[in-house]
Amino acid sequence: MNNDLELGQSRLLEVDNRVLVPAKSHIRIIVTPADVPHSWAVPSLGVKCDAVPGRLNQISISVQREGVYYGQCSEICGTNHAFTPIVVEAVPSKDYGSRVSNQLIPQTTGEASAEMKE
Ligand SMILES: [Cu+2]
Repeated sequence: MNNDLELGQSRLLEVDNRVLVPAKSHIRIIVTPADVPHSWAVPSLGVKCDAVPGRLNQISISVQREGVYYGQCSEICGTNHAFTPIVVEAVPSKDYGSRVSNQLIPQTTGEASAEMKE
């Protein structure tokens, strides 16, 4: 929602979990939906792939520059699904492993630990 936006973030384009990829590597992406047909599109990477329930489609990308790439679902996929945002973040290959680990296992801060003790 709008209240969740931080300074500099784009309305209707931010996601909770970005797709992390290593930069300067060939990547194969397998696309399938969990609900209805979608179309996974990131124009700045030059990719658009239909996501069809019960099917696996694949696309290949090679992101040459580190950075953040925005896209949206480009299928009319249903009520409350319109403009589903997609964010792909290309990170240096040397940082990729630690970034994925941090995304899968969020690090707790000292503050959070203190709150839990109370
Ligand atoms: Cu969609």
